[in-house]
Amino acid sequence: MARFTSTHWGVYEVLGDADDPVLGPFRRDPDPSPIGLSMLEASTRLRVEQPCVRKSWIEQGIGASPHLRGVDPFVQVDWDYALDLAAQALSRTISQHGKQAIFGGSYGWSSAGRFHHAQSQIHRFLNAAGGYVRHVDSYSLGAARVLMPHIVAPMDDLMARHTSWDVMSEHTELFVAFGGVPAKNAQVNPGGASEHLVSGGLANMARAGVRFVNISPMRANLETGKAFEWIKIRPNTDTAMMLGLAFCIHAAGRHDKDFLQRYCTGFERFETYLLGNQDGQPKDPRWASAICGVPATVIEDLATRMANSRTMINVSWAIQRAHRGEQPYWMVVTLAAMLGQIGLPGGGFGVGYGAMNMMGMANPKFGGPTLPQGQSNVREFIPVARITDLLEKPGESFQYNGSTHTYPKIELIYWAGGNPFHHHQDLRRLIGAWKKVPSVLVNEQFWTPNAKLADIVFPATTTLERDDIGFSSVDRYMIAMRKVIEPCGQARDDFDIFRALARRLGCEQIFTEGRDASQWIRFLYEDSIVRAKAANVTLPSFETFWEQGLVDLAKPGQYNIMLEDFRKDPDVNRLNTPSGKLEIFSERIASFGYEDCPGHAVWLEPVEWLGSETARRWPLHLVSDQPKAKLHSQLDHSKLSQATKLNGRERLEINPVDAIARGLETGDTVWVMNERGKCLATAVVTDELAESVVKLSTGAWFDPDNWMSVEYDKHGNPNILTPDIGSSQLSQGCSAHTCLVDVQKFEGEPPDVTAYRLPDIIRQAMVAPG
Ligand SMILES: Nc1nc2c(c(=O)[nH]1)N[C@H]1C(S)=C(S)[C@@H](COP(=O)(O)OP(=O)(O)OC[C@H]3O[C@@H](n4cnc5c(=O)[nH]c(N)nc54)[C@H](O)[C@@H]3O)O[C@H]1N2
Ligand SMILES: Nc1nc2c(c(=O)[nH]1)N[C@H]1C(S)=C(S)[C@@H](COP(=O)(O)OP(=O)(O)OC[C@H]3O[C@@H](n4cnc5c(=O)[nH]c(N)nc54)[C@H](O)[C@@H]3O)O[C@H]1N2
Ligand SMILES: [Mo]
Repeated sequence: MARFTSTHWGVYEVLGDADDPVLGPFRRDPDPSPIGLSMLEASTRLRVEQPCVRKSWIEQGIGASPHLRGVDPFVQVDWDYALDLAAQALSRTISQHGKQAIFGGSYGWSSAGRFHHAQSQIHRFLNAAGGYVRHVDSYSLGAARVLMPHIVAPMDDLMARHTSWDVMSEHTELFVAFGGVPAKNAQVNPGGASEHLVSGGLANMARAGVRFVNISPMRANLETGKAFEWIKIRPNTDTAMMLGLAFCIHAAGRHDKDFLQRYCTGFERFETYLLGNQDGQPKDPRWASAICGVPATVIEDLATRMANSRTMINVSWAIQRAHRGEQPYWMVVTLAAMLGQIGLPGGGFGVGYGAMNMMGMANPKFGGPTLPQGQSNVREFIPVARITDLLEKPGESFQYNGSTHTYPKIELIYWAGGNPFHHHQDLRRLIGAWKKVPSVLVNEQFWTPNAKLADIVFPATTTLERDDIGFSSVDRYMIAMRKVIEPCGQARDDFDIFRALARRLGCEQIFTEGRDASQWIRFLYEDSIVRAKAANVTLPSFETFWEQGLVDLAKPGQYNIMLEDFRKDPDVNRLNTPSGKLEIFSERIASFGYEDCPGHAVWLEPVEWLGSETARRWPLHLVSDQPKAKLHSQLDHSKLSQATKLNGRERLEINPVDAIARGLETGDTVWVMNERGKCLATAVVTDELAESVVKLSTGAWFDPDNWMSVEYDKHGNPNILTPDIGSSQLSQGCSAHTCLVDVQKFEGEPPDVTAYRLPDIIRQAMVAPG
């Protein structure tokens, strides 16, 4: 009987004896990720082992002294005590303030199994209890998720239909990547990444003679095994560069007029802007060069090559996680439409090859096992990255996608499966807002900053400690995830925690529908058999699946060409945009009247960038990309992640010119700072980074000097520096990649950071009063 476990970073084989298991790479995966190999070792350290309640709540009751979060010690209590208290906090909030006073947080990736998916579990529970304020969209794709359905198609459709790697090997001649194709990111896929294809796909393309150009502030993230061209660009200026390319293509008469006529709407409006007919400023290569820092001759030459080749243009997701991040995405569609190769094999555009494993795969797409989340009858919501605004500005209105909405007043936050003190921007501001909310409940596995800042912490099991099903849309294998080890301490599954709370709130039957965990796992599997059949996939019986350990979903010979159907017959296969065509000008977006996102792609200056006034004071642009050796903050305490650090801190990469100007050498402890905050990191000098650009990957657990009035972070979490502003009124997406800083050598003895610390815990068991 084969045994497997599945994670967002791949499938692992469970080897060794049942009482001494070992994880090994999945032998069917051509390029397995090392991240999971350190999962077992990390699973018992820094764990929340028993339910904990913040001391002020024990002594003074629910809602007491929220400003002491992070400072108060925790008291270990027994399960019934903690559950009774949490249920009281929930029911009191609902009866006194209504359900729109509960924020069901839980942005974050939690773990891969489809039943024990913490975010689905908590939303299902809160819906069973009557509803909650939810979030929409994601940090990953805030701007793109809102923009793209207006002008092409929803992001999920585009992601699943990216032109396959094999097709590109055969047909693409030139691959132009804005922000690379980060194979380090493609280790990961939400729900599962059982067959890693990006590195192999890139290598095959290079071997077939495809030429690659990486337009990026850093050289890395386009490893093909062969030489490639690196064009250094100032961060956040891709739209200007693409406009320069578009201008050259237009000036040479190489734009595809038939394509623009037949498949697009509104090119004329954009053309007026491109040529400067109204504002008097042609968006020519000299204009573009002054903004993006790429020489005009390089732009001209690249434009010629793009027009003469079968060209695929790719944009990384990072370039839209920025202020005015809608514009490069709208502009890449516009530029590819002008080249007229959309829907042809190997041409057109990609919106995130390499951002995750799935782009370029061609396995069948169907709705696999998914826990239904139920319906909320609370209307209020936030675009996900507006969390601090929600907490700070109750009653104030905000714009989103053409409508006006109002922030409700939040009295209780419940979070399971995410780490806002890792993922959100301007963390000092978030902490201030967080400490005004009377009640915060958290289910966590580890003592992350989010757990440290809660009033009640419930210890949750990890993937390794429970049965589940591993599945991700268009991934190759469905996996029977068998429990590998016993739960650590008193940890329980999120499902059991919510079931116990639902019982206390009188909604257990709605939450469980009478099923226990193993019945749910079987039910979700069997429920997906019908949907699989509609996609021509025959799933075996549950018993066979569980015995085999996996199902191979691949269909040999399948491939995708993005928007091929639309190209073949645009009348039958209309796009789901208002015109049914690609919208180079969108009447609908124009009708919203947003100056920060008008009716076609434009260059808009971000609030801070290297060409702005702010750069005089803070002269370096900080790129905070995704970490190579972990998924966000998950497993940051593992040996693999710790080994990537230098002196216990994250690496701050800096160009030699900028390093010399500051007297820095590799290994120096440095301050990274701006007016929002500062953190410590370890300098690494490298010429693989453009001048005036520094890189500090995300992932370090927020570890402030003190929790009462935070001044700095010790481990190198970039989000103490990043601005907390929406990318525009259209999407309100996160703007993490828009951030200016300066770097300075740390003088003296830096604070010790060899390990993360547990909070102060009073280890005297408290039992339930009744
Ligand atoms: N500066 C900057 N900031 C960024 C980004 C950036 O590029 N730059 N990127 C953004 C993006 S794209 C994203 S997606 C976010 C990432 O968002 P994060 O919220 O930081 O994601 P994770 O670290 O994956 O958080 C998952 C948490 O869930 C916990 N967990 C795992 N499994 C379970 C479970 O079964 N039950 C429970 N109860 N808990 C569980 C883990 O211990 C972990 O603390 O960060 C965003 N922030
Ligand atoms: N190992 C690992 N993989 C992951 C994740 C992880 O935490 N760890 N997280 C996953 C998640 S949730 C997401 S959303 C995706 C995110 O995927 P992306 O958003 O694509 O990833 P990033 O690593 O933030 O950035 C990719 C590259 O964009 C480039 N870049 C940054 N700013 C600019 C710019 O202004 N212009 C140009 N031209 N290039 C720029 C940089 O070269 C950077 O290396 O990654 C996923 N994959
Ligand atoms: Mo993401």
